[in-house]
Amino acid sequence: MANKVSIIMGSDSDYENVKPALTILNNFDIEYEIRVISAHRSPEILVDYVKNAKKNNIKVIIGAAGKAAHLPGVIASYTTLPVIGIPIKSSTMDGLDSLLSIVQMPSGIPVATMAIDGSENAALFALQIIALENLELEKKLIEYRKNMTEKVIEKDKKIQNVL
Ligand code: RP5
Repeated sequence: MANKVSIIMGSDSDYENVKPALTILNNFDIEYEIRVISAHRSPEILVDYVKNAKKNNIKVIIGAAGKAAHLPGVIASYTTLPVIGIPIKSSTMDGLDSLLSIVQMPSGIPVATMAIDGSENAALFALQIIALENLELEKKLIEYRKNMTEKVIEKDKKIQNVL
């Protein structure tokens, strides 16, 4: 069975902001599960899912949530798998509430917190963790970075022509 990434969203309203993560995982051909499970509204389902994650071959869990975003912290409290948090911009506070809720974990239970709506980086970070034991994936990540560098060089050349 292939190693998988799990993405848990607090609500289906988070989906649009999470989509860039799915694009990355699809592009790198890595299997994932995506679920809507709320830390507040369906806590028992969450605990059950997280407790079984390891035996279901999940290697990393991404938790995406907005407002008082306890989801990634609660996920992390039930597993030793690495947990990545995406603070979702879903309220009148522009996501700052979500960011602080996720990033300010008390000592003992870490959550690797991304930027507000930082779904792409969440997926890339998950891939980097899986790549620790997957040489082919590591090579793809190196290639991905090379492409980024080439794009910057191209942009630099273009701007020289404008000036
Ligand atoms: C959080 O509350 C969710 O992650 C979402 O970002 C926010 C709003 O949820 P809905 O009211 O749209 O279901 O739990």
